[in-house]
Amino acid sequence: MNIVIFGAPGSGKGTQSEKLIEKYGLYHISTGDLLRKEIKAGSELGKIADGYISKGQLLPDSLIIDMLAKLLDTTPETRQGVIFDGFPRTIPQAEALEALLRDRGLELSAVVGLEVDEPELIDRLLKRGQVSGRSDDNLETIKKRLDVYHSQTTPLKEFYIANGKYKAIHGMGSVDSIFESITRALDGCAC
Ligand code: B4P
Repeated sequence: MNIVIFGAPGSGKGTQSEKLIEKYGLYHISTGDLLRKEIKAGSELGKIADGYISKGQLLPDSLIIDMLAKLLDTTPETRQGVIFDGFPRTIPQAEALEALLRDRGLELSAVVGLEVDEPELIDRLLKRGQVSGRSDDNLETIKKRLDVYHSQTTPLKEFYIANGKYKAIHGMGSVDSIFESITRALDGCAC
């Protein structure tokens, strides 16, 4: 099973990914986590990523796609099935993902779309900002991230509805009740 978990910043992608990994034994690929590791390590990619993330912008598609392709090729555990968290975020990234999987004889099973109201997103991210130390969890950058999400990432919803992979999940309420809705949607699909 190869799944994309999709939603706005603060929609619970990382939170629900942790539970999905445990239940389905998937390998977790979070592009946000990978980039934050690069920043911490002070690598060349990390320096570039820092500039984009602290402004609430997306990194260029080519950098993200190269990073993903290298990871898939050097991590045999990805063969057990992957949860892609925070990727794709643009239509070119979605097209690249289809090609990356196809070239390796794999296929995307489903896209879990976490749908959460905007005031709740802002509230969650501000709360996380009190403890995360993340350069992008402040009101000004959160608003920019939401703008970027609406302009660059929401078109993906139509893309995945059109190819029949999109599973809409009401992403408000307790973490456990949302997880139950996700597993019901996944267990009920032919994936
Ligand atoms: P990400 O790390 O993906 O950041 P995110 O969208 O905030 O999601 P995250 O998984 O961390 O948060 P979650 O919703 O789980 O990306 C950061 C930046 O990296 C991007 O802005 C971009 O610059 C760059 N980047 C990453 N991927 C890229 C790509 N593919 N292309 C280009 N650039 C890329 O959780 C948020 C908070 O809500 C948590 O505190 C959690 O505890 C809380 N929460 C979760 N569920 C809840 C619930 N049900 N009720 C209450 N609170 C809840």
